Amino acid sequence: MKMSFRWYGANDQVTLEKIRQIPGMQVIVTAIYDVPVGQVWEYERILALKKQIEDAGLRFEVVESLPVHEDIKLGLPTRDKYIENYIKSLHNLAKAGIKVVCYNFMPVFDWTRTTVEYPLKDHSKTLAYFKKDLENINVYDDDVSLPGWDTSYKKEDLRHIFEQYSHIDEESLWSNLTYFLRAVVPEAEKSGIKMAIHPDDPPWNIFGLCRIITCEKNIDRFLKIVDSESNSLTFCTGSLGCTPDNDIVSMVRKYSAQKRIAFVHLRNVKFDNDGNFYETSHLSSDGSLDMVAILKALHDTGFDGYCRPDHGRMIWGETGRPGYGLYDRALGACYINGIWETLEKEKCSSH
Ligand SMILES: [Mn+2]
Repeated sequence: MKMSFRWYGANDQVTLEKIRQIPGMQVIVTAIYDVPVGQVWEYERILALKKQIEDAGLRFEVVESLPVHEDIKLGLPTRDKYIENYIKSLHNLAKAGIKVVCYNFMPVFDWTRTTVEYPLKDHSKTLAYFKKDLENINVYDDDVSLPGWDTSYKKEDLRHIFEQYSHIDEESLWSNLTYFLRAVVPEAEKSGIKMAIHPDDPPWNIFGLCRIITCEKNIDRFLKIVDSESNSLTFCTGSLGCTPDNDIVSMVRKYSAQKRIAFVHLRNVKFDNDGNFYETSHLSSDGSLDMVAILKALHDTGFDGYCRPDHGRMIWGETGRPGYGLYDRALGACYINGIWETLEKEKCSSH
């Protein structure tokens, strides 16, 4: 398993120099953030980013994310042009040595929370989702902005895009995803890249917009669309695990054994039975997920892909991008390293 860390580029206050000092850190996960969605990532830009990362003593092998244009998710006639651009970007990334490309297929909104400053008992702050708070939001009438939302949508644009999605039910979203995968995965495969879809976060419909990468049944269906290791998962324990409906440990074991997990996001969450959750430290006893059992499932199945600590709380007075401070994610990485080392040594001593 290769340990990685998400970095938001030259403007990230969590610098490459700081990241490199986290024990066991090898790989940077990042993206080119200033290219508009749907346009090609030029080879020279990718190479410059790679050089910057390598100069800091780290490797650039995972992209998160290469975003999918809304027209592809909507199945509009313009999608072919955007798919063509997507493939060009994949070829350029492969040429620069990228191994895994994370993306998602969530309509309009990325991850959705109702607060990024939920106070825990220890006075740290974390991301949380409370169903009641979400139900009180009217996306049409209110001037709302929630964390994770693409703020580039103006109110009128948002109204328009909701109008477009009013024709998209689950089956049409599946069909648009299928169209995309059948075009893109063979190209990824040829160039040695694993496409790794990130599950929907949270894994249920938001504001009437369908979400389909949500549960074992749907992930089984997804993997069958193109049966190739280049059509893989970013298994995000926190996204799929924010509801008791998903058995995370058994899903990890199954998909890792099938060699369909290219990238793992490790994060813990505390959920209740009413659709609410908040993110916790990585420690098993702080949340609803058993980190040792998850890592053991990966270890038993010979997982050799990439993992990263996912969101962290804000601790020790740190401020910055919600979920992406240095301290709690670094603690998460160390905790994961400790569990993994134990599993490795247990394996050696049992032989
Ligand atoms: Mn994730």
